[in-house]
Amino acid sequence: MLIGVVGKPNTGKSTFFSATTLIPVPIDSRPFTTIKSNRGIAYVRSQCVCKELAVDDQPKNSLCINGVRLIPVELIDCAGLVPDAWQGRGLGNYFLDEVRKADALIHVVDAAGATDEEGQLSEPGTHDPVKDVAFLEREITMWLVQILTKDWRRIGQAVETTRGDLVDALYDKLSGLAIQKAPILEAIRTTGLNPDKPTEWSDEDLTRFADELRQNSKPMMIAANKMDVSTVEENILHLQKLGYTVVPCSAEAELILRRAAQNGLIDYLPGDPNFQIKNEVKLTQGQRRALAFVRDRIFKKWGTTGVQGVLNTAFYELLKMITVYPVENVEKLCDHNDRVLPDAFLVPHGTTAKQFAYLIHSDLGEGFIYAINARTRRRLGEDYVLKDRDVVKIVSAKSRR
Ligand SMILES: Nc1nc2c(ncn2[C@@H]2O[C@H](COP(=O)(O)OP(=O)(O)O)[C@@H](O)[C@H]2O)c(=O)[nH]1
Ligand SMILES: [Mg+2]
Repeated sequence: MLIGVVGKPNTGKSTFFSATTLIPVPIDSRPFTTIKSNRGIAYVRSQCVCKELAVDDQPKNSLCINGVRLIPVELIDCAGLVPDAWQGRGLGNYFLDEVRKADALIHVVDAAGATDEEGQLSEPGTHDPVKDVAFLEREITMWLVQILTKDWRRIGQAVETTRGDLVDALYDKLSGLAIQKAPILEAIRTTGLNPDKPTEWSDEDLTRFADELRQNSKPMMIAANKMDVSTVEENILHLQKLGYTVVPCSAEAELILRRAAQNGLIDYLPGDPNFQIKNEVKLTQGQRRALAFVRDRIFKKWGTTGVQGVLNTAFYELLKMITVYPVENVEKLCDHNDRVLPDAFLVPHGTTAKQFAYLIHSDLGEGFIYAINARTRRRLGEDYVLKDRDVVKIVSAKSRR
């Protein structure tokens, strides 16, 4: 699953991206580094099962710090969106090329209202961020309309003459856009358009369809950024009325904290409601001021910086993922190298035991016999639907080694 960080220029996307892809603890080089210039590994935070199961774990694919599991996920820092990007304006093509690959979108909005439509800096409170949401929706919808329009007649005629399936035809056409069949079907259903007569759809029908398709295939949430600025509260209330999940945050505060933690100046775990200064004397004037700012303007008022909340909301609510821990030995809760609770997998809600086996390795899936719930030692059949924080062993006729 890949999440795109989107929005107009200067809303704080790159700050958000830098903060979330920076590991706040000194760590040996594992597969946790930036992949490409604008792609990076961030972490969702969940309560690890190690404390509950009273074991010392040795994570491999993730981190566990004081009982908090940090599970790597992939983010793209998209180019800033400018009006009429869908017509190729500004970096429009780059922007849309990144949206194309994303499974969901975090829309970073300048909730302080301190940037105009095009992202030029202005006085806080002078711009209504609600407009930015409508603008981003329209750009993506128009881009989809443009793609669909290109050979709509040809597709429509082919479906009508061969009595083909419009969903299949569109799925093929949109194959590079990370769009599955379900959202296409859903968009046809909600618009009530006739899938057997696509050539009869009007331009307006096609736009309606594209708009539904966007909502179903690129689910979006709002990160109401710059919450450290005083003009933010009213705007957050307005944003909340749009029907999206809105999480207020301060990317800048999070970046300050993660840098300080990485440099060993403070103890801070992303998502924590506080931080501890390790050695007061080592701090420069500037660092002291920045940390005091975060304490007063963020923690006292909002509880956390909100940034980890944005990521967790994106994966656990928007994409409805759950965390599952595979083990090979249910007594010791370890893998074949005796590593205890080595992996935490993020999988879509609804994943069955057998599907999970396939996600680990195709051999495990093909040879699937049953799974075992490590907590209860009960056998689980192939159709068992996994629950959040399940710890399971897969018993398979085919070994993965
Ligand atoms: N007050 C405040 N400013 C922020 C915050 N996040 C980013 N900024 C500032 O907003 C400006 C644009 O940030 P940047 O991350 O480059 O935005 P991008 O163009 O969306 O990638 C910079 O001056 C940042 O320091 C925040 O949480 N609070
Ligand atoms: Mg940027």
